[in-house]
Amino acid sequence: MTVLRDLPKLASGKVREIYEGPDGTLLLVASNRISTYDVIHPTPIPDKGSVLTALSTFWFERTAGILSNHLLSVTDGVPDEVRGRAMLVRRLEMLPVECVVRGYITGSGWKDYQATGAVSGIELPAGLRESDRLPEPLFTPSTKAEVGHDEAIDFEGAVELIGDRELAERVREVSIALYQRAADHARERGIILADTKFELGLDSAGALTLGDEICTPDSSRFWPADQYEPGRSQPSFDKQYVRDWASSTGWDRTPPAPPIPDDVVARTREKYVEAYERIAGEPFDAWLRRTDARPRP
Ligand code: Q0Z
Repeated sequence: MTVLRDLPKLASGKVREIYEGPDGTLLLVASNRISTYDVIHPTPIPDKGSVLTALSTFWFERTAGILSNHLLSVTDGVPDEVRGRAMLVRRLEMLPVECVVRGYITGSGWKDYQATGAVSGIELPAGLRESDRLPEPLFTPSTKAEVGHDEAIDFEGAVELIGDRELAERVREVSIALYQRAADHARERGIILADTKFELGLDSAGALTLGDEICTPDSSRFWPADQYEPGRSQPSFDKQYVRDWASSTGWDRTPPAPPIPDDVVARTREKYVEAYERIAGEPFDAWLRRTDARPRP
């Protein structure tokens, strides 16, 4: 558990924290914690926080032409003890919707399709199988629940929450464009980005801006392309070893989650690093050196 003694902590999620940075900025810190079935394990995955920060940084740089983003720096103003797994960002006024984009039909989208033939109010062709690629990526927003799970809404629900139809239309358009860009890139490198969730906000000048993390395994489903087979649920690129091991223990998925054995930790760390190296096309070490991250015990 990170304690950045000098900085006021503003919020903590299950696997990350936000601190107040200099001059009204925010410091987003990704931890090495991992969850399966929504429960955090007591065992950290070394370098997971750095891989997620490295991936977000890669995507922010690659998508800046679609939409500006909140990233300021991964070095200047980032305390030594979190270098590599933290970013200094501009503070935004976040929109009250989660901008989910789905390129494949899985998870709650698959449930909704089976029950109604539609997802987020969008009618889909009959006969889709679990994990099928969709005819085109869908914007399927959800509410931001303070506690518990976000609730799926249709586009009209997003218009109401955002309070401005033209802004909501732009949010939908850029969300789909961001997903398309990232999914095309990942697919060329053997990873299917099945779906993802963006958080958008308005900067101090009122400009629509991409915030939070982008297309990480924590905000998206990453599937190994070479194992893709519609008609069933897909293995997770990053968490499959933990899930398989957790299931094999007979753990009933209620808290507390069991500690993860060393070999499962090591193999899972390797998958996170592999995801970064495939997508960014550089050794993960290059990221650690670029951010001047220091090895820690
Ligand atoms: C992000 C979150 C958590 C990490 C608020 N640029 C921004 N401006 C204003 N607010 C946010 C951001 Cl990124 C913001 N979150 C989600 C929660 C750790 C990120 F505990 N919440």
